[in-house]
Order: sequence, then structure tokens, then C-alpha cells
Amino acid sequence: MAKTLKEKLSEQIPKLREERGELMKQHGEHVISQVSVAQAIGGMRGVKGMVCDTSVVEPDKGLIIRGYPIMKIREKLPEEIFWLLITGEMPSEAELKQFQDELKDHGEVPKYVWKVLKSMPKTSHPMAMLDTAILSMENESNFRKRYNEGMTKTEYWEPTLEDAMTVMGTIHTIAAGVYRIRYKKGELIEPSRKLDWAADFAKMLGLPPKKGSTYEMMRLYLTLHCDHEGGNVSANTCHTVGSALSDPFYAVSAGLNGLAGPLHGLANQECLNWVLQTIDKFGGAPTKDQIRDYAWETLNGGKVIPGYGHAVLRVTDPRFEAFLAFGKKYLTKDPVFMTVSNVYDVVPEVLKEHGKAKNPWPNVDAGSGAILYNFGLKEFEYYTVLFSVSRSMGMLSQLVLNRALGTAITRPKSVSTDWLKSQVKG
Ligand code: HAX
Repeated sequence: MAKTLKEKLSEQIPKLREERGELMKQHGEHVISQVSVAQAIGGMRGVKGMVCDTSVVEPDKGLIIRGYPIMKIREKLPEEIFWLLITGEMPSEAELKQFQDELKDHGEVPKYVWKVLKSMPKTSHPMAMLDTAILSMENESNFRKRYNEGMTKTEYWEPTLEDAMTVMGTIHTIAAGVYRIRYKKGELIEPSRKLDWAADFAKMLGLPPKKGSTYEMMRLYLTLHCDHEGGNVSANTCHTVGSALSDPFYAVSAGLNGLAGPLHGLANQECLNWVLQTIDKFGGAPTKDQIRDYAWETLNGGKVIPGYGHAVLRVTDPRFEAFLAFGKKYLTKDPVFMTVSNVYDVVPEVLKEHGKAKNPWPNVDAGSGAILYNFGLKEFEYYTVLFSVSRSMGMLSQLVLNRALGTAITRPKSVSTDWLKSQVKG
């Protein structure tokens, strides 16, 4: 009989706790980071002040999940990735099957969620709808129930995992429902026990299956966006809210609100918009010279070029490369995808010449929108919801591990501008 995720974690957690305890006891005073005035003012960029074991982002390599570079595991199912994020190991075939069945067992969306969504304004942003739906499901929290019953600290991770399974088991169904309600696509489509998580999501959205590649596209999309270490806005927000022992419904919903910002997850809708604007302006797929002109026009207008630059990465994001490879396999006749590919040939040089962005290379958002567009998802505002479905895996696995390790409530020290001035005097 294959192990369940809970059984696997039960085996691992004592050792992880011991390791953490030893590290604190032996090396608690060891200094790992210093903070400059620029970092305190500039979003704490580069300050090493939190621990995240699910993944790391290397400036020159991109996303590495538990030791695996993302390009090497891009063909894995998102369910395998979730297991990897949380346990550090790939599941066996039998473990994967059991985990998928367990997820399906957690897949029922309470009826009140649909009522909440249907009563929201017709013009609501789909991210506001998704976040509201997840928050409304707080009523289902096992963590809250067990906390009120007086569980011990060492048990916290168990109902956190149970809530994580509920969020992951339902978020794709909710997200598909948001799409169909918000864009009047007709009746909701029921989940299927036969399909994997990503394929089921694509089916519930109502996407036309395209030579079998629709499911492949969705698996790739959901795998690539799963996690990006702990300091990005959504992960960090989710972590902070969770550190107050707010349950996963509160914490993930909060993280997703951060993902809705135009400098974070919302950039993907802006990015495709920018590409389509070039096509519109030049009356068809633009030449490289025309793209260069438009890039300068954007920069001279005081705007950023969406999809380019990154707070940590200093190379082309491997997740962009994975999308580019997918597009080159399936979409070589698509003018929108070909424009994305041409933009990649031109914009890094423009950004280098412009001289401001520390990283002139594309991030994941530069390519994903064009692919979704080709597969019939033409509602840009919805793209961040897809991102969210995937990123919930990273947020949830970080939450479970933090509850297992008893990570403390987040409380960095803020300082006043007067204090800063007093420090630099003379
Ligand atoms: N176009 C124009 N200017 C850019 C730029 C871009 N793509 N990227 C950075 N810059 C500018 C910054 O605005 C900043 O200018 P100021 O000094 O005038 O404020 C300067 O270059 C230095 O910024 P940086 O240190 O290189 O970048 P940050 O760490 O401050 O910001 C961002 C990282 C991703 C927010 C930034 O590169 C950006 O705005 N990119 C475009 C939006 C985007 O693609 N966001 C998605 C990021 C991926 C993600 O998190 N998805 O969820």
C-alpha cells in the first residue's frame, strides 16, 4: 500500500524539527545578512531574513525546486510537483495515484461559494472573485475547528495539511467557475474523477481540446508557476498571515491578493496587452524595427515593458524558455506567439541601452499570455487566476512546512526616517 502524503510527512517531520532545533541551538547567533539604508527603503531587496525550503531562485539559474531545475521537471504533473514541494521527493506511481484520489475526495465546492460568486458585481475582477471564494470557504477550516478544540502545537501541521488539500482540491473548480460566471460561458462544468488536476481544470474551463495539446499546455502552465521561493509578495504575504496562525483559507486568500498586483501576477495580462498593442498599432505582426520603436515609446512614456526584468533573476527566466519551446512546437503560425518571440530578440538590447533595469531579460509572464490566447483564453484579466491556481501549491506547501516546524510569528523591526538619518549622520 502506497503512503499518503500525511504518512510521508509524519515520517519526515521529527527529523526536520530536530535539524531546525540543532541549527538554532548551535548557530542561532551566526550573522547571515546585513541591511543597508537602500535595502530598508527599497523593499528589503536581497535581505536574507526568512527560510523557505520548497524552492530557491538562483539569479543565474532561475527556479530550482528541491534541487531540480524547473526545465528538468517541466513535464511532470502539477500533483507530482506539489508532492515534491512539500516532501522534497518525487512520488512513486502508486503514491501519485493515491494522492490524486485523495485530492478528488477533497474536491467538493460548497454550494454557498457559487452563491457568493454569482452575487458579486458583473464587472468584478476575476482575481477579486477567486480571492473572495477562497476566503468564504474559511467556514470549512479544519485548522480553526481543531484550534478551538485545543490541539497541541505539534499537531498544527495536520489540520493545516487537511485545509491545504481542501484548497488544492477545489481551487481549480472554483477558478473554472469564476471564468464561466464572469464571462457568461454557460453552465458550470462538473469536475471529473478520471482526469488529472490540470486536464480537469482545462475541461471545466470549457476550452476546446486542440489535438490533445490543451491538456499538455495546462499541465505545463500549472507546473511552471507553482512556486518561486519565499520572499515574493504573494508567498511572503501568505507566510506572514499564516504565521499568526490564521488558517490556510485566510493566508492563501491574502497571498492571492498580492498576486493581483500589476508588478507581480497581474503583469501577465499587461504583457499580452503590450504585444497586442504592437500588432494593432502596426496593422499586423510588427517587424523587429517596429518592436524596437514601440519599446522606446513605452520607456520614454515613463512606463515599464511588462514581462521583462525581475527582482532576483539576472538571466532569461527558464520558465519563459519552457513556454517558448512549447510555442515553437505548436504555435509557429500564430502571429501573436511569433511577436512574443521577436520581442525577445529585441527588448533585452533596448533595456540594456536604457540602462535602468538590473535584469533586461524576460520573466515568466513575457510568454505565457500569448499561449493562453492561442488556446482560446482571450480574457486577459483572467490570466492571473490561472497563475493563482498554480501558485496555491507553493503557498500551501510552505504553510504546511512552517506549521510543522513551528515557525514563529513574523515581526521584523521597522525604523523611522529620523532614526535612519541619525544613523548616517557624519
Ligand atoms: N521596463 C522598464 N523599466 C524597468 C523594467 C522594465 N521591464 N524593469 C525594471 N525597470 C526599472 C525599474 O522601474 C526601476 O526604475 P526606477 O529606478 O526609476 O524606479 C529600475 O529599472 C530598477 O529596477 P530593478 O531593480 O531592475 O527591478 P525591481 O526589482 O525594482 O522590480 C520588477 C522588478 C519585476 C517589478 C520590474 O522589473 C518590472 O516592473 N518589470 C515589469 C513588470 C513585470 O514583468 N512584472 C512581473 C515580474 C514577475 C512576477 O513576479 N510575476 O508574478
